[in-house]
Amino acid sequence: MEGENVEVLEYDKAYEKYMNIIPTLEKNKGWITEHLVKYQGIWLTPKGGLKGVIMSQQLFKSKPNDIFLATFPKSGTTWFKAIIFSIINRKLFSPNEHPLLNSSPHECVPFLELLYSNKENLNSTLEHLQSPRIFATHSPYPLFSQLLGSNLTTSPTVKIVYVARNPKDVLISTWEFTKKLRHEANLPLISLQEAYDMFCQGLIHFGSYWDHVLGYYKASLMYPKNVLFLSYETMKDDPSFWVRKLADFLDQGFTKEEEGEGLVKKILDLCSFESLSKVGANKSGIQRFTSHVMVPSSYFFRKGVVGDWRKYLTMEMAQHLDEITKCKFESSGLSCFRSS
Ligand code: PAP
Repeated sequence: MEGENVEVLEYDKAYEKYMNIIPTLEKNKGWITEHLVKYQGIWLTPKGGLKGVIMSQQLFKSKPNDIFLATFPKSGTTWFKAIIFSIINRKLFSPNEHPLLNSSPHECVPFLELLYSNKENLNSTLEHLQSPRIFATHSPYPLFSQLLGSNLTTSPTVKIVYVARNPKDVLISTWEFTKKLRHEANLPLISLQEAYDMFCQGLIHFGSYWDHVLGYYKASLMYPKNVLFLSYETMKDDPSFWVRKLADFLDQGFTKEEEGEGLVKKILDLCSFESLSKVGANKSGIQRFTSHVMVPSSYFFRKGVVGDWRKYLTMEMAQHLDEITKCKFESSGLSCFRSS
């Protein structure tokens, strides 16, 4: 489509900026990759995260009705990609021919950072996206908001859905995911104690976790029409209520006829952990993260429950994480995760 394609020269210029920045950045130990680098105060993987952030900051052209799903990694991205995609495209597909029955939610909704770090697929992916376009991002709000050019008051119809998950489950989900990838990359495994220490220090890709959640929470208070703040736990608790809220927020509220057909339940069933984890593409497909890192789709489906951290963390670890969370969130009024 005219005006959407990224020219080769434009891409190469942005890539040069990325290459020039890398050697100037502070480095530390990584989870998925050997190292993380610090860019504008955020820890990022050098090839996927940093490259994607710098490339998208320079090349992404926002459209007025774009929808963004923003998450800290392992907070429910796969699930919410499926839900948002199903809400938005519900008139296009019959229940038996739905793309989510044959492809991963990650193929239906691209990650901005991965899309822009991958020159080969960029234009073809952009060309195939239906309007309204749906993107996912792990970028913290201060980095992400740079993509929109200015602040949200100048993009009144852009919608951002932020999903937060309790930090203890995020830690365990990330640690389990990381273990598999490090094993495949022949990197030494990180012990749970070490992962816990790094998490508490904010040393994690796209971290710190707490700054990430707070950034979007504050944006949701400032721009309530543009930013909806949800949590994995509340969606688990009352999915029908929150899917309706989400659809209303996206200006795609369910009609009486759709309610009568039980569409909310159909969408929730299609996107449930039980259904998606049985889809062939999610059992045996592969997601390409960077030119070097390929991730089996099945790694995005582990348990999908609230409170699995109880099987891993000592009481002291859990209490300390709760204290950090209370301390970081208290003054903002953010009160979720007290009982998770
Ligand atoms: P990402 O941010 O790296 O894309 P993301 O999808 O947020 O990953 O995290 C995967 C987590 O969501 C896993 O949690 P667990 O490790 O605690 O089990 C995964 O099981 C869970 N998940 C994936 N799909 C669903 C779903 N349909 N419903 C609920 N949870 C899900």
